[in-house]
Amino acid sequence: MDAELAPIADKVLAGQRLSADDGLTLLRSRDVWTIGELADHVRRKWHGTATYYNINRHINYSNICALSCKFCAFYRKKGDDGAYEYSVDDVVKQACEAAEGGATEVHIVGGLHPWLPFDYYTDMLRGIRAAAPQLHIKAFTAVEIVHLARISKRGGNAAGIRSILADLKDAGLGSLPGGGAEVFDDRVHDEAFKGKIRSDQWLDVHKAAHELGLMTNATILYGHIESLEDRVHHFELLRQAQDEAIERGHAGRFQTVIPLPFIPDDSELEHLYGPTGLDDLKMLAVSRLMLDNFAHVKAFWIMQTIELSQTALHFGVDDVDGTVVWYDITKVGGASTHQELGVKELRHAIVEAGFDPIERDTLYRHVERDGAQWRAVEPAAVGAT
Ligand code: V47
Repeated sequence: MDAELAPIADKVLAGQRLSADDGLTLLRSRDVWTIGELADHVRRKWHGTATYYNINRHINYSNICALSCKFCAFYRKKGDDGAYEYSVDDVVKQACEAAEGGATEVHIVGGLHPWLPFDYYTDMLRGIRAAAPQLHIKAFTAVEIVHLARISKRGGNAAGIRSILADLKDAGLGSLPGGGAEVFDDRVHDEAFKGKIRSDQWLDVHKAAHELGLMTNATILYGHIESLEDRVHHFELLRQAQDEAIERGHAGRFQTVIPLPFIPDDSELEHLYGPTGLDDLKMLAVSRLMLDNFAHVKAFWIMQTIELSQTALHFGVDDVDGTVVWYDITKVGGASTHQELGVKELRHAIVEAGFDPIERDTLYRHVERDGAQWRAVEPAAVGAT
């Protein structure tokens, strides 16, 4: 065992909060086994052997984006080869197909489209809610929310953000995904995603959502030009924002952290290696250890691959996202936009790793289903008639 990890292990076993220095020591250590064991200890305290997945569909409504982030291979400019935007009807149709196939959630995000009006987004939500009322709509990153505040001339300030979120919630928005956070650091921001909102605005959007009673997620995009100190700082800001939501008694809060490994292919940063599998495992484990007030750590199998996500269940992960079906933002190993895993494969991977697969809805209520029909039950009521 790496001797430097001994005092950290003592803290973890005693249930004490880790410091930024502890986070850095963990990320610098090559003792991935001890780090994994500690994260597994915490994960089992939260969830035992339960491992969550959901039946969902990711919908990327447009890849046209006003920004040009260097890590992103998804965005196009209007008129570029491959640029697309779905109509509201297209999106509603895809959501209906998902619901008919038994999905409990649609995850909808897109580029910062320069011309689509605010009504496009509210019509999309209202259309889905009318056509598939049971489907949970998790949509729009904090970056899109600020964009919508600007295009609807409400400004990117707190009042504008709050009023946009209230309107979207009224139209059917169920929760916010964790995207767009990247790395909370100004140097990295200016070098890799200049023009995007900074950390304070990303956090302000999530805080406003929590106040309005919306659950949200958080991501960190690692393995590009950020330092290990930047990663730890990101964890600290997330942990602090979650403390605030809890202390203030907001009905909304962060549910899940999703560490996203940078996939270099076809991006402006293609010359970089991106993180290795060992870095992936360490990041997932350190997320579990640092974010002691987040209930869930998700491995997004689309990016981490299902093989590594399965291994990650022993490194603090308790969630593997879902069936996904179509995904356009990243394509590992030359995958096409159609990226789907069946429930059987997801469950098999979880069982093989020694854990218990549990289908969840977006709010982590257990799902009982009969084919495409389903109902959500609070965990305590599972199996009860
Ligand atoms: O915001 C973009 C990232 C995010 C690349 O909330 C890249 O449940 C790696 O946020 N390599 C979108 N990552 C994905 C996302 C997400 C995924 C699954 C579940 C949830 C959730 C959220 O993907 C973007 C950006 O941070 N991204 N390009 C890339 N080349």
